[in-house]
Amino acid sequence: MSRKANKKEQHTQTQDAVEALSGDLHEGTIVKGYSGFYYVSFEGELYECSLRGKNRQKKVKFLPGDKVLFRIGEGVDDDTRGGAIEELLPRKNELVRPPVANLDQLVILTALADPAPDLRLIDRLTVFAQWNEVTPVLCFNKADLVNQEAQDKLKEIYGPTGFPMVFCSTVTGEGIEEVKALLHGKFSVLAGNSGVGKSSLMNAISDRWNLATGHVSEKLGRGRHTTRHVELFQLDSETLLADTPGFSTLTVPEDIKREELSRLFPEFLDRLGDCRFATCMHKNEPDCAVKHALANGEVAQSRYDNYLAFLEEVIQQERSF
Ligand SMILES: Nc1nc2c(ncn2[C@@H]2O[C@H](COP(=O)(O)OP(=O)(O)OP(=O)(O)O)[C@@H](O)[C@H]2O)c(=O)[nH]1
Ligand SMILES: [Mg+2]
Ligand SMILES: [Zn+2]
Repeated sequence: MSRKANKKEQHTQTQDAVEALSGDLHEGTIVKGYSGFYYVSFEGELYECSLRGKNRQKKVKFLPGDKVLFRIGEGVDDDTRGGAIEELLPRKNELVRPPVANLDQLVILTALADPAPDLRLIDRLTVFAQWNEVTPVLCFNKADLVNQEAQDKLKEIYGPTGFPMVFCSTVTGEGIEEVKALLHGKFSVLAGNSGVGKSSLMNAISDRWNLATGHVSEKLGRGRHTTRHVELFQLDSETLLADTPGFSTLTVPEDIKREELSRLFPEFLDRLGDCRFATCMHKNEPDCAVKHALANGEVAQSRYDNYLAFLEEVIQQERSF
């Protein structure tokens, strides 16, 4: 290390020591990282925080959703409060894409029409969510465009999974309160194909977005956002939501093994012990309890077909290692 760098390091350490003396530690949540700063939400306010020296040195990577201990510092300007992040708290989970931590739910938004539901994508996302210990929530939008029959068909397919399910329309407002209730107190990511109504849904519930977050978005030029930045929005102090693109090219998780896949289909779970072979992949084996359930209409054909498609992908991935 050069003398100059050393000096700089000393200076930083002294500064840190001074900072450490002032102010209490608070537990906040990172809602966004942006050009070296992290925006920490705490009791309904947002703080523009720098990292303390030791965190910079350790090259700790902080993610939106991370819980941190921080100290409130001087104001950055008239309407921005400053702070310093002291410590990263343990994570419940961590996703690579989108890069977030401590996610509770993946809200899979699907349009009932225009575009038509993509059941393969829904099932792929439910596998992805459960593999990461995140609850999938099925949200069907544009209910104004279809009749009851179309909704009933989806209830029949997904009822047996036990996943939380809601039907809504951002045009008529139907089901929007139910969506809010599902989001309440949780950190959710919104996923779904282009045109299903992700932005419309955000807007339908946005009259209660935390103003501080809106302020930062404005300041950073939200219109110029690229998909590389994940930003969390706050419905209230405990409710976080992120609208993030980049799910459409998703493949089956790489580290998943073929015998683990069926456990990610909840309606298969109770039956797995009843297959004749303990190693049953529920494909061509005789006396398969999953195929029995399929024949009885207790497992939907589309769910079973998608299971087989993913099984094929998992086997291909196993071979390529
Ligand atoms: N009929 C009807 N149209 C809707 C509804 N919700 C959204 N739309 C329309 O669907 C189109 C797409 O909605 P967006 O909210 O932009 O969809 P998005 O998921 O954000 O799309 P991307 O940003 O491209 O990923 C718009 O023309 C909306 O007006 C709904 O509940 N009913
Ligand atoms: Mg959008
Ligand atoms: Zn079987």
